[in-house]
This record gives sequence, C-alpha cells and structure tokens, in this order.
Amino acid sequence: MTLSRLFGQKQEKAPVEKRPDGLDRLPPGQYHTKKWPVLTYERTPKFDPTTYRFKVWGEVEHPFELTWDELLDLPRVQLTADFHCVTTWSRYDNAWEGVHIREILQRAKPTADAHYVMAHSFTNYTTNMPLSDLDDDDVLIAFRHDGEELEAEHGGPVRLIVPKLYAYKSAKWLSGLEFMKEDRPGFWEIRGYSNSANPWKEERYW
Ligand SMILES: Nc1nc2c(c(=O)[nH]1)N[C@H]1C(S)=C(S)[C@@H](COP(=O)(O)O)O[C@H]1N2
Ligand SMILES: [Mo]
Repeated sequence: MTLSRLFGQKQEKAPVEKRPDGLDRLPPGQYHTKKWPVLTYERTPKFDPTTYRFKVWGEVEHPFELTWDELLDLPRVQLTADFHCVTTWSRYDNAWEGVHIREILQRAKPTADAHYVMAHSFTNYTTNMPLSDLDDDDVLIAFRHDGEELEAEHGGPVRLIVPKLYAYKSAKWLSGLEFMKEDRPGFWEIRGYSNSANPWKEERYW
C-alpha cells in the first residue's frame, strides 16, 4: 500500500455547507439539531379566536386591527428557512407557511420616521428590531410549520419568523407590530440578550 493511499483515504471532512451569500450555513458556536426544542419564558397561553386582534400601530399612516378570521384571509406564502437559537441550537429547513410581512407593511405604510419595530405577543412578550430587519424577503407571520398547524408550544396559532436573527426575535403568539421612531428593548433585550442578534457575528449577549 502506498503512502498516498494511506493518507488519501481518511483526511476528508464533510465540506462546510455555505449559504448563497457565502456565509457558513451553521453560524459560529451553533450545533445542528433535527429535533425542535421548545424555548418559552412564559406559560403556553390559551388562544381565543373570538377576542384575538392583530394590531398594527405607531409610526404608520394606516394603523389597523384585524380579527382572527381577517388575518387568516390574507394571502399566504411558503418559505423554507433555518432557525438559530441563542442557546446554540440550529434547526435547518423549517417549512413555514403564513402571511408575508410585506402584506402588512403595504397596508400599514410606515412613516418616514419609522425606524424600529416592537413585536408584541398576547402573553406580553416583546422583541424589538430595526424596521430594515423586519422588512425582508424571508420574514413572515407563520401559521403552519412542516405541513402542520403550528403547535401551541411553538407559538401556535400564530408567530413571527425572522430567520436571519437569533430566534428570540421570532415572537410566538404574535398579536401586533408597533412601529417606532426610537428603539426600545424588548423582553430578552432588557435582560441581557443582544439588541441586534446577528448569529453570524455571534451577537448573543450585551
Ligand atoms: N412569546 C414568546 N416568544 C418567544 C419566546 C418566548 O419565551 N416567548 N422565546 C424566543 C426564543 S428564545 C426562541 S429560541 C424561540 C423558540 O421557538 P420554539 O420554542 O418554537 O423553538 O422563540 C422565541 N419567541
Ligand atoms: Mo432562544
């Protein structure tokens, strides 16, 4: 047996998967899991479709409120995205179905002064982000995941999905979007999680 055969066989590692933008698919410090862990601070709430309202307010030309049926009637899209939790797990290829964020933005028309958004849950969880992070191709208000209704513990029946930021920006049990001139920290952002939450820069804590 030649030396080259001896060494040639074992040295290959699985190639690092890349995203279309050239970044590693797995952000630094993350591990890949096929399971879908549940990460919730509050108790999983009971959902009441008769009292639910989806509210859009603040720095917008057209604030509005939708009933549950009205929200369900908006056009839907499907998209597949990876999901990265700040506690270091990443779940690949989540197939989401829901209302694209631009359906909401087109109706609301954020004013020229709207630079930040606070996502609100009906449990009172909140999370903030720049409008430029919310207004993106892969952001949606999701009702379905991997072909099924979103389970209550994962934010069902409705949650926000912002795949490019750590998952604490993806508010479960979404009840509204507040558009703001100035930034304000949300639930975890007050308690030490990064305001900007970019997984590829490992913006975990402040
Ligand atoms: N309302 C609410 N939304 C939330 C959270 C929460 O505690 N409450 N946790 C966030 C965090 S830290 C993560 S990692 C994801 C977890 O979503 P999952 O439980 O569906 O995996 O939801 C985010 N959205
Ligand atoms: Mo998380």
